[in-house]
Amino acid sequence: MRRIYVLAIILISLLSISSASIALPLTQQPQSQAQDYQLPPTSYVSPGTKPTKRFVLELYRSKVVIGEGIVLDTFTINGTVPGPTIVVDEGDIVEIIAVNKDVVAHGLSIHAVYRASSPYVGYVPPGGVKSIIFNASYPGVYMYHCAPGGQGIFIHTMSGQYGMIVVKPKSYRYKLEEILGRKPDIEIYLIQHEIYANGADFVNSKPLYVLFNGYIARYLPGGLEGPIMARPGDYVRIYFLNVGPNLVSTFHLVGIVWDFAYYQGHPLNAIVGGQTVLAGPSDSWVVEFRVPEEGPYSIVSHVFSQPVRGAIGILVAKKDANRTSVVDAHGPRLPIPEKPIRVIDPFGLGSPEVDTPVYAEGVAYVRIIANSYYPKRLVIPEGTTVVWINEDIISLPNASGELVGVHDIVLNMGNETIKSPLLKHGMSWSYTFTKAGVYRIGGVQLQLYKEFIPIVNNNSDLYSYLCSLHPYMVGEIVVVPRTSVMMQQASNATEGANMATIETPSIASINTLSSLAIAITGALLAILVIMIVIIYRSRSNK
Ligand SMILES: [Cu+2]
Repeated sequence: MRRIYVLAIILISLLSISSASIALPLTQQPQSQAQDYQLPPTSYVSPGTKPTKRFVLELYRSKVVIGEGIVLDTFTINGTVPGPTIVVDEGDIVEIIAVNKDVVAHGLSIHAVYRASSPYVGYVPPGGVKSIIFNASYPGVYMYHCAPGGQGIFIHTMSGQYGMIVVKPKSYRYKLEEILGRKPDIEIYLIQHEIYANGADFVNSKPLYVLFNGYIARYLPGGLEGPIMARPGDYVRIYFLNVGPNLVSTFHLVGIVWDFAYYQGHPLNAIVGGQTVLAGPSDSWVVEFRVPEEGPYSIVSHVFSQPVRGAIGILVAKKDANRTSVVDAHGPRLPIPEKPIRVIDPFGLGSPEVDTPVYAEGVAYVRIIANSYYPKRLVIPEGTTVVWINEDIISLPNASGELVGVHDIVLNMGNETIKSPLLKHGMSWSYTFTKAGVYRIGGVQLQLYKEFIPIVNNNSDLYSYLCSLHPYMVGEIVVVPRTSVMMQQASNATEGANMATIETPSIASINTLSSLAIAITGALLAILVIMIVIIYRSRSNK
């Protein structure tokens, strides 16, 4: 009885200690903030609500310039990568109209929208127009991107259909604005994003470029626009969005400690001080600081593989600088050079040094991954079997086109067209190229292939193919006559004999090695037999 009494006292005292330790932080919390906080409405508006602001986003394929002489041929929004920057105020009733000016389906996912948006703009058929009206109820920095549904959401976003939407706060102010009692002198809208050459690189997170606002080193001296100009004492606010779609960024300005950083751009999510902000794909921040003195302030992702791929800029402060008061995040709109240095097409055929021809004999494999063939350019000797394997996962029933990763191969054989069945995930289809001289290669294409695979000659054939569900997916196969391959091998054998002994063991050295091995094995066997005989004799002697 006495034990129960003691136990009860211990239990009660323990409970009171734990409740006190829980209660303490609660009472110490700034109660006013929690009590003052007004939970905003969602973005839902009743049917028939009239918008106060309206934006049109046109979805179509286009060429954009992402560096000097570097052209990206891809899906865009309003013809740029990134698409337009949309800026609204908290509480605005916004209408976004999606206009599909393409031959394939597109759509929109707008992260500032706190309502079921996909029934409105999630799938816009070719030539279609759809719209969504929403209350921009939550301040912040958001991503929007193409979203036709299913597989197309990832593929179109990877290809460049994205942009930034900023909802500027009204209910609360950013802290530095409150402290300084004025609006920023400079507002920078900055998107970090990746450019991929093909679907395989996309799923393996191997971007060709990592950019700020659509252009390689856009804000470096001598770059497209040059440094962002400021004056000492300026109040700078950056709306930073890492679109990704794969890599994590650590955004940093050399020579700056943030006065405040606001996660997702909401003024209540304030962090004091700091050198970087960590942003995964679609993460965003508002960062604010004062320009301390004259001088350069580099703008980078501190994941240093990213600035070397293009995500770098600079802010330069000078006393009487002509201020860059606003930097817009949309990609530049530049004339397409007549002779580009390089063309990147994530799904079709880019420049040969981007989509390099690959030589294979016997059986050659082409993987279909993230709506592109890999390798896109293949060179084979006559008689080679090419196997296409669909590595795409999403094979939804009763879905087609942009919704699925189901593909086929429509092979243009000169006079005839050969079509594979539809391939779901993991399925393959093969074709053996035996007919020589059907569709001769020539001109620019012959030069292109010869440069990488010298065996290609004007007796070779060029075949192109595409996917009937996603006609922007394009690949090529060059078939070299068997006689040319044999002649090349014969000349290799005479001219390159010395090379062969360096790089791979020659037949002679293999023979020497194998006879040495036989001799050693034989000697070991002989020793073993002698030992067995000795043991046997010594035992029988006993
Ligand atoms: Cu799209």
